[in-house]
Amino acid sequence: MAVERTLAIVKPNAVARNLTGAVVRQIEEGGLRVLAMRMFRLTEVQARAFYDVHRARPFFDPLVQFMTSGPVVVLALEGEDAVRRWRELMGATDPAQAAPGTIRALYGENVQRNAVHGSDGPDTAGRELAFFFPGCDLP
Ligand code: 3AN
Repeated sequence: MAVERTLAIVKPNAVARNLTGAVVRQIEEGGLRVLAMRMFRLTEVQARAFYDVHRARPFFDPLVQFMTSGPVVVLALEGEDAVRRWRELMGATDPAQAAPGTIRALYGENVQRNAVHGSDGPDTAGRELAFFFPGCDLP
């Protein structure tokens, strides 16, 4: 199995609830390695650019508002099959549909405030990592 990198975000609702450590613990216990980690508040410009693929969706403006409502923690993760593995640890987009024990089942409040983000494929992961971590930041 190939070693991959992927992007994770602890969203504002989870950071506000002091769940960053719990999420990082799940990442590490799930066999993934944290390569880099930053806490900051997204600007509206950054949030709109990051979620550009969803710009025509009815949830886009509220999503941008939510993602800029407080600090996020953005992580670069590495491990075998990391993209799929991180999505498995996160659980389904809607916490109500997420498998028991997954991060979204444990800490998600609803489909928007679903605690964490993860890249949905290797190509997206490459783009999303480049968005938040200029190459020289990563070991
Ligand atoms: P995922 O984060 O599981 O890859 P996407 O890419 O379909 O899901 O959606 C991106 C983000 O948009 C979600 N994490 C969630 O915060 C928000 N979102 C997705 N679908 C909805 C929806 N139906 N209503 C409100 N927010 C949504």
